[in-house]
Amino acid sequence: MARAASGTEAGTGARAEDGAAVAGWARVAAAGRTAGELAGAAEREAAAWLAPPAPVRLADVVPAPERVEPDPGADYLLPTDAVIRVSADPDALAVGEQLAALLRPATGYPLPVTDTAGPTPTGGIALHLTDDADLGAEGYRLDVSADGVRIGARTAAGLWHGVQTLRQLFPPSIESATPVGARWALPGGSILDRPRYPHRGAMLDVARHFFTVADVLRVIDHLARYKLNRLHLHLTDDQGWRIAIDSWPRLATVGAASEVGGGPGGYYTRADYRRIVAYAAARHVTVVPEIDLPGHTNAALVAYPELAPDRTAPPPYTGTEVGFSYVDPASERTYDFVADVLGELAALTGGQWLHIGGDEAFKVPADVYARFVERTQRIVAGLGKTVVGWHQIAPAAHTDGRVLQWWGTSGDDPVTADAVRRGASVILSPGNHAYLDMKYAPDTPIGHDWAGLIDVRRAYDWDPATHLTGVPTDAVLGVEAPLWTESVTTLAEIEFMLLPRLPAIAELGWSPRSTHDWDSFRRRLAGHGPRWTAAGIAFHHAPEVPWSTPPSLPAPRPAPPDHSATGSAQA
Ligand code: TNX
Repeated sequence: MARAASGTEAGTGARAEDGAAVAGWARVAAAGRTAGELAGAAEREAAAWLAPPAPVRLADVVPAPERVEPDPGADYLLPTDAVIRVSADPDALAVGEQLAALLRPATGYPLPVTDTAGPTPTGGIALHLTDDADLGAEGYRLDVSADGVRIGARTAAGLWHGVQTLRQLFPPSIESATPVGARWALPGGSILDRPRYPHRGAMLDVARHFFTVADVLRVIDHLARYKLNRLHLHLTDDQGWRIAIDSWPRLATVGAASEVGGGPGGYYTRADYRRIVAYAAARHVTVVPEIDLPGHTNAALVAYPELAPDRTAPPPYTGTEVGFSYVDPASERTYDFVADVLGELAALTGGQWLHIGGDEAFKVPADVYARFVERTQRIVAGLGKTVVGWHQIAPAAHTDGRVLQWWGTSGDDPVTADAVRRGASVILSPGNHAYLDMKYAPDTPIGHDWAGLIDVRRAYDWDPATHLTGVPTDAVLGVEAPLWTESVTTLAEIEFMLLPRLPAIAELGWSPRSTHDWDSFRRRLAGHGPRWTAAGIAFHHAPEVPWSTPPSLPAPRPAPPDHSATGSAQA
């Protein structure tokens, strides 16, 4: 195909279509340059003339954007001296710096960030705050032309999501941590994009197995890539208490020292937790902390036997059963504990939500349970936060804004539907579609199967808007993919369970239903394998995704002759 991508430097970026390259040449000649400069410019024009199109298509983005209008004549080649120009606003400038930090390692370009953004692209990448009401709180518009890239949004969050799209439009080797000699070409055209739902989340269980701050930060990076905006941290369970609480210090010093299988456990100090919250906030992700109550509390009872119904410390628990433990709902001390813990957590947490768990309190009678939940809901409201709970809290009385996280496996749940009629909103985490601790296939080495096997298609093929009978569309806040970690022990295992299913849930949360198409999704998803590989991210090579190595990746070098006895062939 006789089509070239673009000019090779900002300012000389003539499109090499038919007469366009000649026109570019004429512009250069007219500028009164030396013979050497003219020869150099001619060489670049010739290169542009012969250049292949950008290897990624504008429509290849995950989650699928609302509207994509490719312009194959308008590919853009990032020049070595590109500048990132940003509206003069601290949050927008922070996004500009983050974009530069994403692009510098692989390109090796300096990519300076300045705050002199003009209204039209004149080379390089421009990030603009605009007052375009259509874009909403998180939407953006992205335009790639032969002259440069422009992202417009009403908020820094919108610019951030636009940057995630832009990142996916570069060749996969943009994910490399070291310079790669690639052509950094972007496909021309425009994208207009807005999320379908305000809540797009993932949950990480750091209680069954403890994960370091560094692991959590990396998970936040994975969320942000796919435009998820909530990280729900399951901070406490029978096997361990993972957050330091000043007023109840033994929760951490005693309650954290165990995990499934008997490992050492661990906990986040207040400084650790603040670091997680700040790192997430800088990526436009809000942390939703969960203290699971009144059940799933064995670790708290080990630390403070006064909370146990029989005032006796149970042994630390390292198994995987559920439903046996609970704090005493008849003791006033329990409510001091709840108020102190939630009070400290509210002060540490920037976001609006506190998750109170509420699942599987099998030993607490239904009426006692409902009164406990109601009192805990009032404590949360008194802290100025919005309460979230697993859908088991549905029978309790309504309180302003309360949110139920539904994790059932059949779409028929009259108790949840009734709570919605009384005012609750719902986050959908159907166990048989969104539970990322389920195995992909019978031979998946880790994970559960109580909710069935969840391959990528099963994670993708459902509709949050119609999934729950009797729950109207406007009561659905969004989706969330929980990762329980009874069998997950390392970061690589977290990534193996998240990828490639997390992008499926992300697309359900972000993309308009009109874009929903399995064949399109799995083809777009396939392009992400090389990105994850370039970034050193583990993933499951799900057989239903047509993984490929795009031609833009450098061919692997032939291995040197192997003279060792064992002959490891690892790359
Ligand atoms: C159910 S889902 C649980 C968790 C387990 C999970 C394992 C929910 C609210 N409770 O305690 O870890 O199943 O899949």
